[in-house]
Amino acid sequence: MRIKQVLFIIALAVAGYGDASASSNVVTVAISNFTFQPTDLKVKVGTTVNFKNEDDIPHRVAATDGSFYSKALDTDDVAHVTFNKPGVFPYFCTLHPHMQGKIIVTR
Ligand SMILES: [Cu+2]
Repeated sequence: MRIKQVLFIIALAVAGYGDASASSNVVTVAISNFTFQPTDLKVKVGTTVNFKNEDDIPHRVAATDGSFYSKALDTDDVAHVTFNKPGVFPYFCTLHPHMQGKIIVTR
């Protein structure tokens, strides 16, 4: 039996240097039909991005530079990643490497 709605936290290598005053916005990237939606997402420092798998098969999100990664996400699973540092963070699905996106983090 699959356990739905399993939430988990990812330890972040990109953490650090965050402003104490940074907002705590939360934005969702839907993983749907083998794409990340939106593919390119701009957020402010301190934003948490929830990657939610809306497909019927598993996906696994990983930063190209290895700074964050998730376990295999089953349907409706969510991976939470907080971006505390400005920069561009490309990522992909390790199970389907053609699936790619990027998070652009600005102050
Ligand atoms: Cu995938």
